[in-house]
Amino acid sequence: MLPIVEGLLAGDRRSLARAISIVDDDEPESRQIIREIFGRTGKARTVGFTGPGGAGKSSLLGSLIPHCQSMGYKVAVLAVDPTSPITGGAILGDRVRMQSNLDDQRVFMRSMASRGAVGGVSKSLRNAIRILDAAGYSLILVESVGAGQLEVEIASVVDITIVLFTPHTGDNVQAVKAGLTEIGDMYVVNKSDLDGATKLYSTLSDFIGGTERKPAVLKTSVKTGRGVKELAQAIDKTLKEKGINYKARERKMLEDELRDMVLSIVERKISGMLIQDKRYSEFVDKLVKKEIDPYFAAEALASGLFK
Ligand SMILES: Nc1nc2c(ncn2[C@@H]2O[C@H](COP(=O)(O)OP(=O)(O)O)[C@@H](O)[C@H]2O)c(=O)[nH]1
Ligand SMILES: [Mg+2]
Repeated sequence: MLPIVEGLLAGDRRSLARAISIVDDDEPESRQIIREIFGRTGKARTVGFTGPGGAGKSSLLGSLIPHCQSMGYKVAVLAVDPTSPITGGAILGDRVRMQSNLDDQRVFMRSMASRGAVGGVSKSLRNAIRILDAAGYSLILVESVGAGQLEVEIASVVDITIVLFTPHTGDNVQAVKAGLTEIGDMYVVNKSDLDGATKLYSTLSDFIGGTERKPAVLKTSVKTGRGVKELAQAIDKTLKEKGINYKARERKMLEDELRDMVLSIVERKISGMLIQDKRYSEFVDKLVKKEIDPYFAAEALASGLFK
């Protein structure tokens, strides 16, 4: 067994942090780490938190964690920020906000840059979750700093997704309509201590309540603490609901992951073959001279590769 795996299984936080960096950067050692821990995974529950920057995700996580801990969860936090070249300032600030009321030794926090290509985030995240799971963390909270496709990608890797809004992040109703209604299992209006929260809450309730899945809409304020315990209870209840069939869900996730991995291996191989195929540049020459058309060229080249 790799020393780093021995370390993380024994509760060594440095090994844990290092192992997550290794899978995040997709270093060669990733494979062996995952191979060695894979049999110990599948127990942790995961919750994604998404929403506009400044909505209070980090702050809310910070005040949520003690409630989750008192329910018996061993909590870890992963912050996904592919926009940051080196995991820098923003996350450090988050860390301070989150940890202001936390016992550092009981919660593990890590930010991930996920510098990979499309699909890189889900790959890194799946493996980081596995490492934490094997290390004995039973609840993994994932904060994502991003928008659009990234949110969808993260939602496909976690058990439940919580979407945050606040009265002070621009055109909320537009944001609500711009797709985030698809991915949320729960919606939260944070900063309920501010003006406009009640209005936003009712707009959101009307809009979300009208959808088929009818996810819960809650109000929280990190500032006053109102609604935070209720949110922790709602998360716990949703995770424990018999409605979520984790075995089937895990199977579906593994199916997707395997497909992604096979496709990326095949793509790499085929790209290599194409570059070596001298007909490739010959066809490009003919295209330039308009002797053949792109459809013809692509089909002829592709069928040549599979002979
Ligand atoms: N008034 C008020 N401010 C809050 C609340 N929650 C967070 N904030 C503030 O909102 C700002 C952004 O919070 P942060 O957690 O970094 O948001 P994130 O970008 O979504 O992670 C910070 O200045 C927080 O102190 C809240 O419930 N009420
Ligand atoms: Mg944050």
